[in-house]
Amino acid sequence: MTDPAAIASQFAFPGEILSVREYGAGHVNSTYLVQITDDQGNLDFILQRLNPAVFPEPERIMHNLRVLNDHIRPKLLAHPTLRWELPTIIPTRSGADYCRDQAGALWRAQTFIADTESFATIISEAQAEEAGRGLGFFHALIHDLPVQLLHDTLPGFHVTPAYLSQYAALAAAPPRPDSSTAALFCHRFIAERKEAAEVLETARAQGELFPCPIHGDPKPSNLLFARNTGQAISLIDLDTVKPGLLHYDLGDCLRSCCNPAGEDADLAGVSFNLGFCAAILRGYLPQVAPFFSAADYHYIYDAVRLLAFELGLRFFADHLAGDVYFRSRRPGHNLHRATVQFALCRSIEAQKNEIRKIVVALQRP
Ligand code: ADP
Ligand code: GN1
Ligand code: MG
Repeated sequence: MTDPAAIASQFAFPGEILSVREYGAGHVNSTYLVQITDDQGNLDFILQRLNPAVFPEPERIMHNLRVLNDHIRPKLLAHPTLRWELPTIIPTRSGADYCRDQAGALWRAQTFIADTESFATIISEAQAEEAGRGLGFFHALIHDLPVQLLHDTLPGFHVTPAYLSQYAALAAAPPRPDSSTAALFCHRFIAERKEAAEVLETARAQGELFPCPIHGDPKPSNLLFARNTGQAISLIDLDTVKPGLLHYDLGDCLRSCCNPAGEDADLAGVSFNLGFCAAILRGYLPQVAPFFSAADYHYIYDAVRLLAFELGLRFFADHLAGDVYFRSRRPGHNLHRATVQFALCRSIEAQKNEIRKIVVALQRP
């Protein structure tokens, strides 16, 4: 295992390194907090090893970060009253955007967005509204970024039918067979909903929804809230900023933020919170209203249902594959995570009419 402190010393931090320690609770990359000191005092930075099993071409991510930065930074400078933060890449001592360890994995360093906090789960309607506003603000910032300037950093990401095919192959010949009650429940749950997996891709193929730049992973722990005001002021984890559908983001934001029990919950406690859903959409929709079409409103329910189903499918497929994608803390962790998402999906389905009513009430003509 590469020593993160040795890697940290290759970056041009503006001072002397005091400490390097593991940080955050992401499921994909390895994240470290680097504390440095100079004449002014101490300052924090983020150092990350991108997961090669997830991102086989991480240079694409670094390219997209540059494109994103070049697009957003001038807008923020032109409107200094808008509070939004974007991490800045710290170069290596030789001036590169990243370095590689002996195993070939890519490491990068970024500025730490200070005086903020992120949450594993959303705790109030006010916070839900801010989460929605933050995602909408980000979408509005990037909507005029020509999508062809962005590389596809993770092909197939959020293309549910592709995950279904991967699952089908694993279910036919699982490296790790499982006939537990929970696994049988997952197989049945997926079988009953296979047809619905096409909904967003069909809408895209029919020209109802259009590819545009997206974040890809707007769950609560990737949203930073200002400590003093509670305002959402940054979306981090920009590795999956790439071409996609707005509905991948909105569906993922709703499925993650409206599950206050969290992704590791006891099944009995899992339920989709309608109050949070209404609050997120109250925050989100005014930000995107200028470019949100009637079809965009129409597919909101389908998106939240699909993204919960899709994540359950991804967790379950990873369980069958032997836990090769999502970092897991114990055997069976990804299986449990899958059952939680399926319970959430069922709760979303049970509240379909209420969710559609919320959308209609907020829809602009
Ligand atoms: P992963 O892809 O593994 O989820 P993230 O990029 O989300 O990795 O980083 C993991 C955690 O580290 C985040 O949830 C957040 O708490 C923290 N973090 C990452 N980048 C920053 C940053 N620039 N400023 C502040 N906190 C950060
Ligand atoms: C992963 O990296 P992290 O923990 O922010 C995953 C998301 C899932 C999420 C579920 C690149 O996000 O797609 O929704 O776990 N990211 C990637 O918690 O696969
Ligand atoms: Mg993350």
